[in-house]
Amino acid sequence: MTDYDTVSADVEHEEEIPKDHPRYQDLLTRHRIEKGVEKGITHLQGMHAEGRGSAFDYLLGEATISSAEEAERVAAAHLLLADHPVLSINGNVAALVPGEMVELAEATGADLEINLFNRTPERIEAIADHLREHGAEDVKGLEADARIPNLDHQRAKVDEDGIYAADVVVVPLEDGDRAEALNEMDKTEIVIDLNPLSRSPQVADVPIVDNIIRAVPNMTEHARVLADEDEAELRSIIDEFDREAALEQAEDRIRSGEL
Ligand code: PTJ
Repeated sequence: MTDYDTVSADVEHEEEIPKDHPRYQDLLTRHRIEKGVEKGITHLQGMHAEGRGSAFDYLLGEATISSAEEAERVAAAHLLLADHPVLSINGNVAALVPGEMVELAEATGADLEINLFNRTPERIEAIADHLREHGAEDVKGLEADARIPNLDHQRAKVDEDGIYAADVVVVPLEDGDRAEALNEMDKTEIVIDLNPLSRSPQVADVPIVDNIIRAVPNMTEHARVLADEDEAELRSIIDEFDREAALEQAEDRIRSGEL
């Protein structure tokens, strides 16, 4: 039997967390956020965001529910059909799934763009370096030579040849008005957020109510499977998706506690 009391709260390397621990994913997530803060990637507020997400994930059974799995497939279809897909990266995303985001970008031909609420040159540089260490060749968001209209905070700062010009944008882990503003720019929005009532999934074309740690590898796998499908097939996958039903299923699961 594993003595879980030996899992220290401040493990140095994530390999020290036993994979058979009943709360493995939660420990891993917390560990990555903690390291992200230490490296100057994740803002302290990112810890609050993580705590919120963790509570919703607990109520979802820390598993990908069927509506999220479907949304992840639909998201992959959108990304494959897009002319200019972009994956938005904040401090939590960079800490939790840097290599996984690089793989998703490669599988779908998407760009990676850093976009921060608490934007500082130091954090932008640290996140860009971190993504490059995980295999990213081109990282956008450093120029910030365009602005999302009707948004008066740092998240409005985007690259003209990145999010500004994108037709499909993946927006993970932010509850905010940027999602609404991007919607007004007529972009197709894919949101990853464990809280189905958060504003971002509420306005998303494709709300994915799942932990980003599970969602991104799933999206990549779907993209690889769908890569050879023709446009008509990808369109029919998208057309069959019911965003309201996906949000409802997630909320029902959380409220009912039926796992
Ligand atoms: O790095 P910055 O400066 O851009 O700041 C980023 C944070 C995350 C601090 C900022 O965007 C923020 O404060 O976000 P919120 O308003 O707390 O929203 C984060 C949302 O992500 C919440 O609805 C959480 O439930 C959700 N969330 C947190 N962790 C995860 C998650 N969703 C999916 N997977 C997670 N691991």
